[in-house]
Amino acid sequence: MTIRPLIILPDPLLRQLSDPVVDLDGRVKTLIDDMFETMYEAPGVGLAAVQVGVTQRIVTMDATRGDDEKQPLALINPEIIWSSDDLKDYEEGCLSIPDYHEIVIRPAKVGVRFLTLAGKVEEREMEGLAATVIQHEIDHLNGKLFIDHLSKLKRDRVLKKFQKLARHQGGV
Ligand code: GNR
Ligand code: NI
Repeated sequence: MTIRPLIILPDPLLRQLSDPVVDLDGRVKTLIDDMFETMYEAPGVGLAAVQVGVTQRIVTMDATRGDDEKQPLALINPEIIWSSDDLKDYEEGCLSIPDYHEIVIRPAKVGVRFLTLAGKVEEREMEGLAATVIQHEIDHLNGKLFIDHLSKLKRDRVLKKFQKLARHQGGV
């Protein structure tokens, strides 16, 4: 297993639409293993493949907290099949937007359909942190970031800060 480097804002890769996975081969298995290692090491509660530079529809997550037993979940081609009318606000962060947190309002519960690495279709109802995280991750697969849910003023402020940071690190 390998920790892969994280793609950070304003990398344009984060704005790309990820492609559905067609073959559940060894490369997908290795990618998922590396994503778990990268996510746990960060540490993060979720990770989309695009965040390690692979534009495929793959998500890893583990919404357990603290000393609870780990519950790693890998989702291939995940889809939200329903969302609750009741909403929940949650302070979100993103490994691709380090050290920035803001409240985002999203449906409190969602139904998710996905493929397992074994190629089995699974459906799960998610609530609490897991519901927020899977919506955040599926946004990544569609080139969307949690800052897109904020006001233009807040979003532009964050973008500007990260553009400036990138320049100072020897970018353009
Ligand atoms: O580690 C993460 N924590 C988090 C907290 C609230 C809402 C969403 C998240 S996902 C984030 C990791 C990440 O950037 N995943 O894409
Ligand atoms: Ni994120």
